Amino acid sequence: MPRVLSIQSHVVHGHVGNKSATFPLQLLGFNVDPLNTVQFSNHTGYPSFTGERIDGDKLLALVAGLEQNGILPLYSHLLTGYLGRESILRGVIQVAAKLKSCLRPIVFLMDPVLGDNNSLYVPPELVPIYRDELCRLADIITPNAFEAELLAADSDTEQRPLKTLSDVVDTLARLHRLGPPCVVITSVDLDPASARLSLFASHAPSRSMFKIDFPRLNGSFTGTGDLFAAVLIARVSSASLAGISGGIDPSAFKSACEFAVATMHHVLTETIETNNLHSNSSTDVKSVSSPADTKYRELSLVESKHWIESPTLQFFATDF
Ligand code: PLP
Ligand code: PXL
Repeated sequence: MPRVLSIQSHVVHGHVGNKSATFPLQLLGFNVDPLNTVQFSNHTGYPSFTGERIDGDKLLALVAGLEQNGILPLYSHLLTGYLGRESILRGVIQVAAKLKSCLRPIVFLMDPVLGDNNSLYVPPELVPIYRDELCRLADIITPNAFEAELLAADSDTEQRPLKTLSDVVDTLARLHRLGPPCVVITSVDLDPASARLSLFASHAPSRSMFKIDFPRLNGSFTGTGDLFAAVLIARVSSASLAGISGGIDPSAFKSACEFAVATMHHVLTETIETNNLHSNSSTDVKSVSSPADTKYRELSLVESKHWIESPTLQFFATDF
């Protein structure tokens, strides 16, 4: 039975971080041990939020408890999302190294949560730590386009633009040089006039690169990257029947990306439908802000249970 240590945010209300990852991972057959880097009332895109963050010492104290009780060797997977502060990154580096030294082979999916749409939501000092230290330990990374531009840059103050297919090829190669054998850039917009976005992925051991086009949906969503990473790690494992000791199999990786894109499309479509149905409800959180504002729309995860378990594959990988 796979068991994942998932180090991400917790929110009381809504679906980001561990609240976006735990339920899908469980549905897909994983035991999940969530370690919460923050506990906030709601995600930070709302007009306000309350709550607390832990620091690296608290994270390491929790991991020490797991170690004392012989729990660390039970993990087959490590998943990390929003970490937010330097001491937590330093703690995660120690935890990843510790898990990698256990006898059981472990898959580490590191989602480098730095920002989106050209704006950082973590302190800029974290970028070189992700680039030079965390990427080196990861088996799979899942940056969005902005995060890929930052991590592939030559210096900390630069971005390496992703505007053409040759930029994508160059960026994927640069990201591999940081360490991870599997890289997925989750959504790239090479043609703003197109109704489609593309996922680009690369598997270094087999020197294969592929893309998956999927429809651009109206509106903004929060927690999508967290959900994508959770579904990807679960699907990579269930497609790798031979186990993970020989590394991640290229066809399992490709198939997992197709499953993850299909699931995302279903969940976002369900989210739009559920919100349209309930848009007049007086108890809806939108009533405390602007009723037309979709910024506070949460992913309809529970309503999407069936789609997470059994998505219909509609968007397929093509090599390039
Ligand atoms: N929407 C769909 C349909 C996807 O497949 C993905 C990831 O592949 C995303 C959204 C995630 O986009 P982002 O990482 O920019 O949140
Ligand atoms: O989905 C990324 C994320 C993670 N954690 C917290 C957030 C967000 C996005 O807003 O607020 C606390």
